[in-house]
Amino acid sequence: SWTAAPDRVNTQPLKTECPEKSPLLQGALNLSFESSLKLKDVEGDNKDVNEGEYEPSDCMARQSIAILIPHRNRERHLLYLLHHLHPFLQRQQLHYAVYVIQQAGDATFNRAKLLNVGYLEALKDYSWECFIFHDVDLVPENDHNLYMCDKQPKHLVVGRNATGYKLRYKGYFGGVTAMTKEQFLQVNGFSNIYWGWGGEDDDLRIRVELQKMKIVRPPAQVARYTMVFHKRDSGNEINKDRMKLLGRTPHVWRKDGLNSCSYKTLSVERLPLYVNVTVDIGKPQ
Ligand code: UD2
Ligand code: MN
Repeated sequence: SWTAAPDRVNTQPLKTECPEKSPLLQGALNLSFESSLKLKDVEGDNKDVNEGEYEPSDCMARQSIAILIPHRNRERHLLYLLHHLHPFLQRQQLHYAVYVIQQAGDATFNRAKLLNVGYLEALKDYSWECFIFHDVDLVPENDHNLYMCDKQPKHLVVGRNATGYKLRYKGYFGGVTAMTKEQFLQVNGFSNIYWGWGGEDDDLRIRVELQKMKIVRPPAQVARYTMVFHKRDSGNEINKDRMKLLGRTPHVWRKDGLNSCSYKTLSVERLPLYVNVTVDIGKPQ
């Protein structure tokens, strides 16, 4: 019998999976925060990033990751983060895209709701398997801190400069966290009702614990960050209700979260280094 020869004309050679440990990792990094840095410089340094997205050319990435950054009026911090994060993620040989979720208007800030919006909007582009919820002002200091998801929700900030590189308290789940698409769906995402500073990260931890999931962390010597110095933003005052809200989480998580996140997308701009989603998330009731 006749067997057709495989037609390899005009097809790319099949990529094999990237190695378990990327050969490009450097370990502890020298971070720089130059006030002269410009967006154009960072764009020029990252020509392989296309509309915020990148994938390795010579191997098939092990995970596809959406980085979600809640943002309003922190342009300098965003620039420093993009400058460090793109090369960092490329050394980890990941397929990834960066989304900046921009809160429109000047009502009280709501980090958690912006991150819910980021999850929902990013999934319209691609079926990302892993989501990294990332403060704009935290720059990772060591590229062995892998931006990938695990079998359990992962907290990536064990330590940072301002707190002596120690875990702030047991159960602390703020700053940068990684959850798979399914893990985040299982906890119904973040709560939408934390307006202003604080509590929303503890609320997510409670949701995770209610599902009998267990937070994992990388070793302290790699899970290190520099937080760019800042004061409390206006429009993000301490949320005085946060303790009361945290007490209610076990009763309300099923109906307050991804499944009740209402918002109006004002624009989606596909810029060279990130997708900029500007959203009206309303204001406190
Ligand atoms: C801590 C947590 C943070 C969050 C917050 C309480 C760490 C390292 N981080 O951050 O994850 O739980 O407490 O809500 O523990 N933002 C803007 N514009 C604003 C206000 C906030 O872009 O006007 C964004 C930005 O991404 C920022 C994040 O929200 O990094 C958290 O706000 P923060 O940096 O003022 O709060 P911080 O450092 O106490
Ligand atoms: Mn901060």
